[in-house]
Amino acid sequence: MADEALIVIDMQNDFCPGGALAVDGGDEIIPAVNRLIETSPHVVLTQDWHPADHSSFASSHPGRLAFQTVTMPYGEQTLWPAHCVQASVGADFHPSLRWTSAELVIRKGFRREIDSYSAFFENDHRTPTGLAGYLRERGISSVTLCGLATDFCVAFSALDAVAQGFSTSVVLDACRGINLNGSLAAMTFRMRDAGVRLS
Ligand code: VGL
Ligand code: ZN
Repeated sequence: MADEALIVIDMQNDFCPGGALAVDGGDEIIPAVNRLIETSPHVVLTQDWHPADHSSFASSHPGRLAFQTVTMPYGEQTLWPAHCVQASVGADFHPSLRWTSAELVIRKGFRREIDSYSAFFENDHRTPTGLAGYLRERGISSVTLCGLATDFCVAFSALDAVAQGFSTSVVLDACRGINLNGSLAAMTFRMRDAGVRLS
């Protein structure tokens, strides 16, 4: 239906095998994602887009390692290996992703001081990306999400989508997770509990 949009989360080289923050099997979902793109009336992509000295990178915190947690002014933040650096090949969409029909690309994580997992809000859960307003203004009331990673950017996007009043589905077969300290089970529970349809 015309009031539905597909939101494809972070299908970028760095999240696929061989990339800087590779998600296991990240590239295996590309055929499923491409099928969803082909059958969706509106397609939005997100693109993780960090400056080289981004504060979510372990390299910006001397003495800290990737996958450790630090406290930032906006709350807890997992540290990551440097990834999706602006204009790098790692930040490009995977070459097999058929993104031509996408109507909007939302870039996120472009401010050095704050990370952004969700397509809707930065990690302070207050600073909007503009996506909710864009969707509403275009009469879209229902969103389907897929992409990487299930337990971070897909999950936080889905939780914000329901909180913003969108009817929200996640196609789990077209997602892959990082699963850090049980995050996949925890975020799957939170999504279901919040009213996200999981299929
Ligand atoms: C993501 C960690 C850091 C994601 C992005 O796309 O899930 N995860 N940046
Ligand atoms: Zn990132």
